[in-house]
Amino acid sequence: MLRREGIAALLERLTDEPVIANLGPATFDLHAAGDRDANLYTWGAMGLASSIGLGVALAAPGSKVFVTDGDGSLLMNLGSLATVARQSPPNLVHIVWDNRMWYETGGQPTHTSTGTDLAGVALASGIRNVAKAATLAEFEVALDRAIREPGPWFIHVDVEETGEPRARPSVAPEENLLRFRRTFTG
Ligand SMILES: Cc1ncc(C[n+]2csc(CCOP(=O)(O)OP(=O)(O)O)c2C)c(N)n1
Ligand SMILES: [Mg+2]
Repeated sequence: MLRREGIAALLERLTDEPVIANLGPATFDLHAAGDRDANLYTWGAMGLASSIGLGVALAAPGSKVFVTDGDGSLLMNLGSLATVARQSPPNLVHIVWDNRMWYETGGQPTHTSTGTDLAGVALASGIRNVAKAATLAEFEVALDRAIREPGPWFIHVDVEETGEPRARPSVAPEENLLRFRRTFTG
């Protein structure tokens, strides 16, 4: 499946819930699927989407909070999974699009291409709700459970790349952050 299909399925199900996107394709595909105040595009903050999402989930306990991450980025911040497990915010849904490469910088193969199992790491870190998806239908089943049932959730998704060109978000990072904050602080 494609990341953009998964992101479209996610946005179809949301109203004003926060979505924190990894830099690169996760950000570009989220912006293309629907720019919204509750989207946070993390630009250069590689690896930090899940840490930012954890903070937002703790600060906004009344809303589900979604992180759309990349395999290469999460590999830079694996400790975040243990911290998520320790804090266990029931409202956090951490989705990882695993294309087995650092696509944004040229497609160099990541550790998942040689067997590192991110869902296994999440489970061993103590995150109780871990799902794996390789098709859009499987992803939608996992996502619907994660929306319905308390988490934290970790959803690992195998995705393919097509090489299609992607547009950058038009909103400046500073404005993005301000409007994102306003969606849950008023
Ligand atoms: C600290 C840091 N190191 C390296 C980069 C360069 N960089 C930007 S995107 C990216 C690849 C991200 O890989 P992944 O999270 O798997 O996302 P994908 O591009 O595959 O969607 C890299 C290495 C960066 N922005 N910050
Ligand atoms: Mg990747």
